[in-house]
Amino acid sequence: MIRIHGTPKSRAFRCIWAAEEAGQPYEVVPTGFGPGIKSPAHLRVNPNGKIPAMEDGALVLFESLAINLHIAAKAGAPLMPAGDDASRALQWTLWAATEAEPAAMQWAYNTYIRPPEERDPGQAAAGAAGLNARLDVLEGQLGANPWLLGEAFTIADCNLGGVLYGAWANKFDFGGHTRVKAWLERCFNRPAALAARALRDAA
Ligand SMILES: N[C@@H](CCC(=O)N[C@@H](CS)C(=O)NCC(=O)O)C(=O)O
Repeated sequence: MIRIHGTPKSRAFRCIWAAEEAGQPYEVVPTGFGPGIKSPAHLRVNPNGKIPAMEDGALVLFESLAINLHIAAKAGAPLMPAGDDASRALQWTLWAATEAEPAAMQWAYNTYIRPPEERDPGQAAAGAAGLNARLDVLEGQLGANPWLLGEAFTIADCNLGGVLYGAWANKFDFGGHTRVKAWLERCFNRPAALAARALRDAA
């Protein structure tokens, strides 16, 4: 059984969503943001002292999007497609981590994560500008397709959608990117995403 370490309010949310999409049995070890994250027991599964981490039998992984690739591979197609689409799913996963997430987090820290007195409006604006530049790329990729790689929902949607969830839930203005906005609505209203969102809201 897959064991996902991390409160659903953290990036563990993405992994819970992926496990739901994969139809894989899983349990959540609800490690929160407290001192437990640096405890020897948690460092055993994530030596970075961060959440999430995952155990699947003898396999122990950290990095939320790598965990999701593993979960999707267990399910196979369509969640983890074969052939060239597997490479495209990896491309969008790395793009999510290296292009979209830094800009989204710059905006997030300076709009809703840090206490109000520590937020920098200039940094928030820079994050929004950076994210909008990436959303221009995403808008073009989506085109007329419902999902990132075409007709089927894949782990690429789950990984990029997971990275953008905080912005979406905290009212980032996606208005200039109508296809992205509609795609995010589709993503987060899937039954698997709704199940993960319910766990997050209850945590
Ligand atoms: N790139 C990592 C980031 C993990 C991360 O920063 N997690 C946050 C929670 S969402 C955390 O553990 N923060 C606590 C800390 O940095 O001490 C991933 O995607 O898993």
